[in-house]
Amino acid sequence: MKELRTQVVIIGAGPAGLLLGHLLQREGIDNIVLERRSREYIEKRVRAGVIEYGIAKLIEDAGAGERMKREGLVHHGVELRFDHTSHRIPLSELADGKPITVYGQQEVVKDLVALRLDSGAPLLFESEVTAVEGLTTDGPCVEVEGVDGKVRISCEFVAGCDGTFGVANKAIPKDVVRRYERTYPFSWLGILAEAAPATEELIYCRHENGFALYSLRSPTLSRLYLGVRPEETLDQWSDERIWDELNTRLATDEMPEINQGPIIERGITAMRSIVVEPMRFGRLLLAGDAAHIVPPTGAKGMNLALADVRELFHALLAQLRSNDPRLIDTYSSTCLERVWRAEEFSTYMTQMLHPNHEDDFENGVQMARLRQAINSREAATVLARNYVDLNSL
Ligand code: FAS
Ligand code: PHB
Repeated sequence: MKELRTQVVIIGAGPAGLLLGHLLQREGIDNIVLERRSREYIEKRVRAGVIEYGIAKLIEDAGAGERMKREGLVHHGVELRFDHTSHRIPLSELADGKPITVYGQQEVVKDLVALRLDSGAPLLFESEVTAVEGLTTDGPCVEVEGVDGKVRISCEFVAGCDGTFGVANKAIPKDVVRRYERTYPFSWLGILAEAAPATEELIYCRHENGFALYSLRSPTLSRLYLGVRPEETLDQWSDERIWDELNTRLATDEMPEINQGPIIERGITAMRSIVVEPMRFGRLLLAGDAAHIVPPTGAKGMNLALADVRELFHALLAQLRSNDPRLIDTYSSTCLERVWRAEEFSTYMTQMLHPNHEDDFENGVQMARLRQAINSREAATVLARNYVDLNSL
């Protein structure tokens, strides 16, 4: 078997793994990014769309934000829509003037892949990590099934950026790892459509039929979601049924119909919350979805992942450059405090915007929460600060 050596092995080329690899490489810390999928696959995967103020700054400071600044949409508010009426939350006004940036996750991935390949640093596609060993020694290693066969890579640290179904979080012994999980009684059907958005800002909508979200990617690309039953599949949702249901849920007197167009991407995503503790075991450190999942109602998924990377980068730099283990020793507790805050906000947004078809008491409580968010400046301020910049709070 071929043998390689580096300082940090990074499992996964999602936003977390790619940003970490780039930040370490810029500081001269050798690392190898391993991705089981192809470049084309990861650059086509449509996922998150909202970038928090502090995370947009992190991407820019990393030198990966040029196209995001040029093409990203800067927004200063969102709408909460219920009872067929819209209520604007003036995000920037309530959050020290800070905006959000609407820019697709796959665009962030493309920008980071391009930077990585330009740097010449190793980013190995179609290379699946099949084993992680020696985590409690000072010489951990990973086994990789790549296009050229098996490779064994020894290193000083392993960064598990391989998502919730990867190998990294499974490498933490069962008597050490704690997994907290909640699955919601609905999923999100998401579409990307070649249709000019009929709204300038995102609309989060609670309708008696279910949740709807009107987002966008550009002046000609709309991104829309419907809350559906968890057992539903794409073949039960024709284009006509999707547009009819979106119109039903989002319609107001001012906007009786939304703009339609060819649907170029569609998918159904289960709604779940997961937290894996601890986020560090020996020489393994987890970042991003490998350690946590949030329901996307709060637009926190990618933002949380990149906030972990900001912490992990500084911890690895201190250890590998100055032999100072303090940030690595506190990495898990520092991240988990922010992770649970993001879980709380995502739960608040999810419960408030998805009607509960089995519990009218819950619906009463959630409607009260919604009305407080639009009538109380204090409640709206908490929502705005969490939505715009939770990872900097
Ligand atoms: P990622 O999952 O992005 O990346 C992990 C990478 O590791 C993947 O490329 C995978 O192929 C690779 N990998 C896994 N196992 C490996 C192995 N053994 N060896 C090598 N590579 C391996 N968040 C939002 O905020 N808004 C949304 O609308 C939203 N929609 C989503 C829709 C879907 C279908 C999913 C799954 C997630 C969505 N998210 C959303 C959350 C999403 O944006 C994540 O938070 C974000 O991708 C996290 O980034 P990473 O931690 O880098 O993990
Ligand atoms: C998106 O544009 O894909 C998006 C926006 C806000 C969310 C989730 C997804 O809460």
